[in-house]
Parts: sequence; C-alpha cells; structure tokens
Amino acid sequence: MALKNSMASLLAGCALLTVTSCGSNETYYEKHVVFPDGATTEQKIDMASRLVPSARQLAWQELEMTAFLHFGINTFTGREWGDGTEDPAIFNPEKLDADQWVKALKDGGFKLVIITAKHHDGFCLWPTKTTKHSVASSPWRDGKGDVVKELREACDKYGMKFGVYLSPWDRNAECYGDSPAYNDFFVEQLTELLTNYGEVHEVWFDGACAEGPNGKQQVYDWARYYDVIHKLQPNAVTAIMGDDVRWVGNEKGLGRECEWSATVLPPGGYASADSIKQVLGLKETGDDLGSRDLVAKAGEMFWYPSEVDVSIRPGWFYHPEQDSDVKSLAKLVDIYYESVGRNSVLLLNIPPTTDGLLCDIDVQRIKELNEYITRNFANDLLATAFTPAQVEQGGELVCQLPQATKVNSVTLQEDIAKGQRVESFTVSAMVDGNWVEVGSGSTIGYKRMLRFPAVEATALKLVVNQSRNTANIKKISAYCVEELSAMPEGQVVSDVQVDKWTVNGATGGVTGAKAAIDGDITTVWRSGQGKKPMIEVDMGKVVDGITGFAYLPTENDGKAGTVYYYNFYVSVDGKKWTQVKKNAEFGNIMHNTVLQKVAFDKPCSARYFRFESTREIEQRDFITVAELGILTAK
Ligand code: FUL
Repeated sequence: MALKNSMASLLAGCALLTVTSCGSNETYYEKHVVFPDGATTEQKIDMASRLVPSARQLAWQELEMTAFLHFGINTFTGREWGDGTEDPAIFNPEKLDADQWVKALKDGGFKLVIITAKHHDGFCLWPTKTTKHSVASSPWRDGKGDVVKELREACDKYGMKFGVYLSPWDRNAECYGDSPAYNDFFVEQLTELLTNYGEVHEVWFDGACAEGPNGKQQVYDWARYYDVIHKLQPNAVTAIMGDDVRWVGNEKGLGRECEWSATVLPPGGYASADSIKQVLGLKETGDDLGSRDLVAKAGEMFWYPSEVDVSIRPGWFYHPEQDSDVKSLAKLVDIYYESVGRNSVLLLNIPPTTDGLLCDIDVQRIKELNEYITRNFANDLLATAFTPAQVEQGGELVCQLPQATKVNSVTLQEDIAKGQRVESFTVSAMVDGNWVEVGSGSTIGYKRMLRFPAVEATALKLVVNQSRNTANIKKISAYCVEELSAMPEGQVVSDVQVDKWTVNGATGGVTGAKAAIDGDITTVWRSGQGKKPMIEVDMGKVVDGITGFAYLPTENDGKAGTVYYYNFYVSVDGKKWTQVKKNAEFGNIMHNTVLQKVAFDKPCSARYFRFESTREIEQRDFITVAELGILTAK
C-alpha cells in the first residue's frame, strides 16, 4: 500500500525519503512523523510502518554491545551520588591505564565506550576552563592529567568508538539554578568535549534536575544543547535526554518483550514532551510505548530506540565491597538475550577502581561473555537455508535444515531500514514430521532472540501473525547454545545473626515491622503514616565492631515506600543515642533499587539501632523495608 502523495505533502517537520524498489515508490519518514489532521487509524498505522531510523541511529543500533565507565570522585568516596562538596585532592588514580580499560572492553566484544566525563557531583575528568572542580585541581599526574584524552587515545589505538556522559545536573556549579548562566556554562563544557577529543559517537544526558544554590529550579535548554552536538559531532547519537536513543526504563538490564523503536513516546527534551505524555498517559517505564491503540490516539511518532543500561556490579561506581557481587556469566548471558535480543542496545557498565584500572574479576567476566557469544553464535544452522524475504500478515517463512539438528535458540531480524512492522509472530520447529511451537512474541525489530528447550528439528517456520504492512525479514538464524544455569543470587543483608532481634518501636506498630528484620528478603514491612517513619531494633546483646548498616528496598508495590534520605542512630543501653548518619542520601535509589550498604565513619558498639526516613523517593508518608541488617566487615 503506497502512501498518497497528498498525505505525504501535508506532513510538517518530517524528513521524507522515497525509495524505489521493484518498480514501486515507497515513502519513508526518517526519525519523526507527524500525522495529518483527520488521519484514520489505518493511515496512521501505515505511516508508523514507514518510520525509519536516521543513518546515525541505524549505525548505533548495529553496535549491539556498548560499555559504560563510571569513574570520578565517587570512586574515591564510595558513594553513588556525590554532593559536589568533595575535595578534588582525593582524586588520585595512581595506576590509571586507559589502555587496559579499552583492551579489556575490546576483548569483551564492546564496540563503543562512554565515560562519565562529569557526573552529578560536577567533578570534571578533563581540565576544563569552566570550573576548578576538575582533574586539574587534583594531585593525579600533578594536576596535568586528562582522563578523557587518555581514553580517547586508547580508543584510537584499539579502534573503539567513543562517547561522553555529561551530567546536566551539577551539584557543584555555583550558577546551577540560574538557568541562562548555567546553560552557557554547560554549553561551554559540551563544546570543549566535542571539539578537543576527536570523533564522538554518543552523548549521554541524564534527566535529573534540581534546584541550585539560589533555590531556583534549573531549566535546561535542550534544543540549544542538541544544536551544539549536531554542529560539532554530526555522527553522535544523543541518548536518554537526547533525541536519538531512549532509556529502556530500568537499570536492571531488562528490555521489554514488546519493544517498539517506532514509538509514540516523545524524546525527553522535545518541546511538547510533557503534554504528549500526559494526553497519552505515557511513562518511560511503561510497558506499552507503541501498540495500535496508542498509535491510533497519537498525533506524531518518533524513531526512538531503546538502550539498556546496567552495571556489572550492584552500583555504578566501583566499591571494593562489591567485588563478590560481580554478575555471573549466566546472568550476563541472560542480560544479553534480554537487551540485544529484545531490540535494544546493551550499555554495560564496568567501573574502574581507585587505582584507575578495571578490576580483574570484571575483566575476566566480560572476556567470558564475549567468548560465550562468539562460540555459541558462530555456527548459524540456517546460514545457507535463509534468504531475506517479505512476508505479508498471516504469511510464513519455512527454512529447511540439512538433517535433523538440535536447536534451542532462534534469532529473528527485521530490516529496520524499512521500518519496524511485526506485531506478533510464532516460531515452530518440524519435529518427527510435526510442527511444534517453540517460541512466540510480539515485536522483532532490529533483533529478537528466543531460547527454548532443545528440539531435534528438520525445519523451522516463522509465522507473522500480525504486521503493520509487509514485514521485511532480514534474517532468521538458529543455534544450539550452551545452557548455563544461573545460580540464584543469594542476598546476605546482615553480618550479625538476626534471630534474637526484636522490634522495640515502629511507626504504625511493632507487629508487622518484624518483617524488616526477619532475615527473609521476601517479606516486607510497610510502616504506618508519619512525617519521619522509623523502626527501632533491639539486637539482644551488645555487638562490637559495627562498621555500617544495610537497607534492602523492595519493588513489590512499584517502588512505593523506598527511603531516599535517612537518619541512623545507635545505642548501647537504649537510653543514650548517637546519631551516626544525619539526613544522608541513598544516591540513585529510585532508579537502582539494589541493597544499600552504608559504612559509618568509624566502627562502633551497640545493642540498639534506629532507622528513620527523612524523605521517601516521592515524599510519601510511609516507608517500606524488605530487610535491614548490621555490617561488621572491615
Ligand atoms: C542515573 C544516574 O543517576 C546514575 O548515577 C547513573 O549514572 C545512571 C547510569 O544514570 O540516572
């Protein structure tokens, strides 16, 4: 079905491409399409099927595996979010070796690396002219070092693409909150990074926004930032608050089963983003970003593909106490299937240590991941049996295998240069003369990977149950992959036995509060309502050498009740209390609800402790606790 010219000419703000294939003119809309007034659902669905990526979005999608390096002042404080008051003197990664980083990432199969040139604390890893809060004020390389430059050079050496994370939220900059002044400051930082470090392929903007020292909320000038990027680095995709690449909506490494790159969700920095989201009831974290129902209600659509960002460790920054929590190979393979295999690009974080090196454990693990991928996906059982094909809705594609062959994984790919079209599919295997369904799903997109119990198949069949227009199937591959059993990730919250612990007092009553200290991470305490919900615990006897405490949040009810800021008190006799943490922050907890381990400034002895919330993530008046624990490890 070709689009009528009259409709095409009504489009405003859309890059139109006309491609001639097999004698017929096909119209495509690059990156953005605005539906004409009065367009019917059928017309909108047709146009949605012709929305295609820009050249830089397509090149980015094909990278599949990209790496993050979270490195900076937090590496030296043990925190996830710095507050901007850190002394640059603590930044001294004496053995920093960017060559070691990039070689390890190359051996791990990554094609692009993004460094946190500036995180929320405002500390710059390059000697910027915009602030003193940078490597230039640190003892590292006598203040003459430049982490960004060293990484750039290593990337050139190993043929690795290079990207920068520049946090718009800056907790150090004095002008933050004075919107025009900060926007100038930020543009200057961006300009330095995009001018002095060769070709940049991805610019990553986090969406966090707050009030500055003047008490005013900063208003970012996204349009101006994008202009600077497009002018200085035309091949760079802009991610998250950028308009080329979308945040998948979690930090767990999990793409959606139904992942539309052709989506109704507007990029965060788009002028009417908030009103579109409100009208359509959309959230970045929602399950549905592109169904027919949504397309029917939408006025415009975007090619805005998903990026799955996740850390190889619980935190984004390196913390030595997490050396035993590096994700297993099986977990990483699951993440690979659930990111690259779900129409997304994987952005895996591997954070350098205080020495300025990637930790051996992490290096070994990403090497194992790459070896697994190379070994298992080298032998495509359909390599000679498949040729790219067009399939109509309800149509099927059958690929014969030379003989009965063990298969337990199938990869499907659409030719996204012609749009994302498949809405529902089924994969079957011919086993002993009968078709047996081995997998099904909704979207395919750039790549969809399925795993299933092994079958001895003589043929494989893809049925396109529902499609927006003719589906362009670029590839079907079949494999027999090694099955890895993921060990359940046990979570030890407390170093001190909890069986004798009792609740002395809790907001809303002590009865249900036992769930917070019962050693069972599946039971959850939800406090009663209060301004500062709290729980007070008696450990039964004095414990010496307490080095910290642990809080495990829950996602049972969304993330409702997650503590963001807190006080922590300890006492030997239950009468005289010492406050060891005052209005302290669980940095990034709203995005990454992992176990929070908090170290005290110095070890202490106590029989009683009190945990008190001073702010829930959305300022609700109750809190939830899956588990609390006391830490004694040095
Ligand atoms: C988040 C940040 O707040 C985290 O610290 C981290 O950088 C992650 C990748 O993005 O939004």
